[in-house]
Amino acid sequence: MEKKTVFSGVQPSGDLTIGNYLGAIQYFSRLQEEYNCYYCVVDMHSITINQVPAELRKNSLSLMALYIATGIDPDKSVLYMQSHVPEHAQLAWVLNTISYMGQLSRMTQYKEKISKNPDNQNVGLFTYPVLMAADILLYQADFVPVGSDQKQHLELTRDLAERFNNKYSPTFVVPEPLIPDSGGRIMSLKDPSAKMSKSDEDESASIYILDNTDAIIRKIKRAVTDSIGEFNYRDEQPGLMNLINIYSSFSGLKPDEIVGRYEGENYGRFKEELGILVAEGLKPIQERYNEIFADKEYLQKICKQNAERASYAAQKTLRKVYKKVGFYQP
Ligand code: ATP
Ligand code: LTN
Repeated sequence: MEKKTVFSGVQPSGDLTIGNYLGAIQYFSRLQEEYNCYYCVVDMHSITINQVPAELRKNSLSLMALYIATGIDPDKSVLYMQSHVPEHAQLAWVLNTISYMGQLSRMTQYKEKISKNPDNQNVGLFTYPVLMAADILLYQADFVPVGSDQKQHLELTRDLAERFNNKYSPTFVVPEPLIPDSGGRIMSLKDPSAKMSKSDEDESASIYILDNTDAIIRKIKRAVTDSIGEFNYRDEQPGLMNLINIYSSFSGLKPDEIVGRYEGENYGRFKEELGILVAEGLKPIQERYNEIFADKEYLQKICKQNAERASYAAQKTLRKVYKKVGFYQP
């Protein structure tokens, strides 16, 4: 039987958080044995927010190194940068013509980003999900591992695939999201009602994958909890619930097993042990990352080779699409 295809992408828009890791990236390497996997540094998406060019360049290469450090093998999975494969933008254009203004204006991420960036309400923010749909559909992906914040974008992608298939003829695989039960939505350490986000200005609200042990322990110690002071796993204590979810993801224990461990105590020992658990969990990734990021020649080679592999698959789909919509091809 032919292997099914997996696609996912992460924006090089800053230092990656444990939200990115627990919600998405940790699964990428686990999927590569069973599936044909494409993992992309979606640099074209990231310029919908103002970026400093030199930093974007560095963050893009750093994300490549981090992908590899978390266990993605560039010989098995296709690991590349979006801007190196022009078919993404070409398919996005075609999909724009079957996307509706009403549906795009209802996207939660669009509304959030527009309100956070009043001085830069660019059209790219509006059509962002169409480019994301192009990323996925170009490779005929069956599955897309993402955090739960991307569920709505995946629904849009499915709609566009079906709309195109109905309007012309069956062309695209209709993809399904793979969203983890625990870790699908890690919240800010300072505001448990907001998603932990790498573009948060308050650095103490996020734990970054490359944070050192001291920073991790300090941030967890100061994380917002509540004044109830009882150890429970319930919606009324969202700060504690978030920390228990993080504990669960790093330890493999279920939330009620964790409650069993710390029941009857205040949060001190729990927070201390959680800090150590997270720091220990990230250490091997950090060590591998440092080695890989130092080897620029190796990274350059991976970028080039893998962009060619991605282009090969992308061109196949784009040719079909161009033919179906009626573009003359000699
Ligand atoms: P930004 O904060 O710059 O908007 P982001 O970190 O929210 O970025 P991406 O880099 O594009 O977004 O996300 C990469 C992957 O990480 C996506 O699959 C996303 O769903 C997942 N992800 C991001 N934040 C979280 C979170 N707090 N909890 C779980 N998963 C997350
Ligand atoms: N929109 C995603 C990043 C992203 C992506 C993709 C994820 C761009 N293209 C394709 C999965 C598949 C985000 O903001 N987290």
